[in-house]
Amino acid sequence: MNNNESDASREWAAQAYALLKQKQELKKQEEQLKEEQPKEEQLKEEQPKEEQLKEEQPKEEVHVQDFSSVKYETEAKLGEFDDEFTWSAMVLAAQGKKVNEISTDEIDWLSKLRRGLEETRKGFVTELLDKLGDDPLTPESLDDLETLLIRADVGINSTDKVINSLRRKLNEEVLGGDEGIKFLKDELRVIIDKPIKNSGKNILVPQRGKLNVWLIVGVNGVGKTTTLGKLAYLSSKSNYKTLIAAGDTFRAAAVEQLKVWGNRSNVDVISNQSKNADPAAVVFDAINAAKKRKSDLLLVDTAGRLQTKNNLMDELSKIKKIIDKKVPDAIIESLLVLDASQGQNGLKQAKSFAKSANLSGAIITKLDGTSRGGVSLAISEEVNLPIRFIGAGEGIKDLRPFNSFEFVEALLADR
Ligand SMILES: Nc1nc2c(ncn2[C@@H]2O[C@H](COP(=O)(O)OP(=O)(O)OP(=O)(O)O)[C@@H](O)[C@H]2O)c(=O)[nH]1
Ligand SMILES: [Mg+2]
Repeated sequence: MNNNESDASREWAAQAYALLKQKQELKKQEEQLKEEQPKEEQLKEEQPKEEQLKEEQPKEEVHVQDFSSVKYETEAKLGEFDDEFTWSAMVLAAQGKKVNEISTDEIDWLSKLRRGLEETRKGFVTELLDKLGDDPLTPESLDDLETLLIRADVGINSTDKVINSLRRKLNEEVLGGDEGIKFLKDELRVIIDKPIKNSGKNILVPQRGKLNVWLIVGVNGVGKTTTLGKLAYLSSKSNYKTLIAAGDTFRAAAVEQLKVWGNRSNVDVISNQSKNADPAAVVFDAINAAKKRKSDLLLVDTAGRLQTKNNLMDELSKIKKIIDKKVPDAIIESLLVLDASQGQNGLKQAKSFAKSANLSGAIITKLDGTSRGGVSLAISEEVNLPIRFIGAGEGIKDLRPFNSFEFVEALLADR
């Protein structure tokens, strides 16, 4: 971004802030008015409105939407007009959003993502920028960049790719600091986007008219159950009929933990409380329930660890067999949850799961406060898995569909 462009974007951010502030003030006034009005008058006013609404609503099926445009009941509060707001607004503007289309929820999420990746950035971008300054890139600065990328857990293959592309580019032309960063961002995006493009689906949402079953898998403690809870919320708030199967029958508290999440998003949990219940049997019951209720999405929690005689992978394939048998036309997604803070260890887990579990995507969690966010690139490049969602916090709204543009901008946010 040159100076003129960035001035224009700042102006845009200021306009967006003013609009959001105005909306918030209006909402406050409306609420105040409602409080001051006597109850009977409110009722009189509301009734005709309700009838009008009923007439206005389309008669056909409920409109289902893409998870990234989900509208939550309570919107995030508008904070200060600060650097974080400006950066988030600029990222939205760069993706073609109109000034009156942005929401405080989107700003909130992007600010969280940027804050979350701060540790990764500190050990990488900040140092890189110090080394580069505003001078043109040199072969020596590429050596520094190579070390920094590897240290940020980007992985050897991805690092080689990026450095080789930069080297080729440097042979053709002189690259200033800013241009170098821009080129680097583009290269990182190409790596992350490749498995997403190969999968033929830019974003993952349940397919209409079918039962979609998403198996949430991964080693213990990475955030499977939490992620499933956040997904249930995203999905039900996006008008998909959602159901949860408590397939982790190993850990005693797992069902209770799921029920708490189910309550928060108004999604039922199918479980079997008996000791050592068979996970495949729980899935069997859940599929029956999902068929009866015409659910769009069944989210299946699985154990990260099993009783010694049972192999985790055998258990997963048993679950898949049951689904295939009972609903042959179900769309099954096996999503591997990876804890970003585990860095290269997470990469190892992904490789071993990918070998035997027939995975279709990855979900990266705990991107808040880790210095190893770069591992997302290694997962894309070395395991060839499309990243579908990312989690940056323990709250119900702290999971969003993966957007490579936003991720790379947040990773290199200092410039
Ligand atoms: N900071 C942070 N914490 C997270 C995130 N996702 C999950 N956690 C926390 O990680 C811990 C483990 O989460 P669980 O969802 O229970 O993990 P699990 O994979 O289901 O664990 P097992 O069922 O024991 O295998 C909990 O304390 C969660 O609150 C995240 O994105 N950010
Ligand atoms: Mg769990």
